[in-house]
Amino acid sequence: MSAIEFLRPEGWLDESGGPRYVQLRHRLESGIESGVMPPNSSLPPEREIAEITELSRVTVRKAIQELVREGLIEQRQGSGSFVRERMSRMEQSLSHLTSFTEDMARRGMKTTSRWLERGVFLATQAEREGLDLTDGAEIARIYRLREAGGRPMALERASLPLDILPNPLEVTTSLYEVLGRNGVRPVRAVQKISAINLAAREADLLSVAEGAAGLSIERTSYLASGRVAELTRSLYRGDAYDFVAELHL
Ligand code: 16G
Repeated sequence: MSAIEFLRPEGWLDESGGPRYVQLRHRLESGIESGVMPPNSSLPPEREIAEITELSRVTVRKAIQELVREGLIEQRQGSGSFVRERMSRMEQSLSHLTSFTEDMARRGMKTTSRWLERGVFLATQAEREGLDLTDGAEIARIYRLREAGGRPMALERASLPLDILPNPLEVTTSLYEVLGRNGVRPVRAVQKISAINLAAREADLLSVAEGAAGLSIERTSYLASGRVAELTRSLYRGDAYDFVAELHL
């Protein structure tokens, strides 16, 4: 059955059934739950929904806005409304210094990366300060969209001193695996986590709506000698992750 057939008003729209936008919202919710409108499918345009249900466009818009707020539907600029893919949230421990690849492997998921930048660059001021480098220093920088089980999870930009990672092209899957092989895997890290709203470009790469909630995590990691080995900023989809810390007295 097509979405528009499913929305024919016979059988669900009822004069005495309460506010009409609420009835339409429930109908759309059941269409999403039953799979008539599967994840990533587009919703029929407002105009068509209004025609078939004989409801006003204002009523249709109100029902859709509520589903957007609930996170069931997302609006993509210029291309309409889509059923959102629902993520099962993941828990990540805040007490173990693990890599993304290891975290996902533990859940039986394969990781892939889309490379956005990978090479040797002149360090920015923030990188020089964070990595304790002098003016004019070069660094290895890798910027990637990290996917697990084919789904975008995080955007991650890592900067490392060149003597820690002389050849960034060596990193094809796991950065920590390469560092481990070269005897420079960090042993300690400090993370700062903040809530953000994802800007248009980042939201687009992560397949969420502009302004969607995200988590920004800055990790500074250290070698046993105390030297800074890595400065990484990760932007996680807010709907994908729970970070869990264990506390002891
Ligand atoms: C994690 C780390 C990141 C590290 C990466 C290495 C957080 C917030 N960040 O994503 O700092 O660079 O793992 O992963 O956990 P890889 O070895 O799979 O490339």
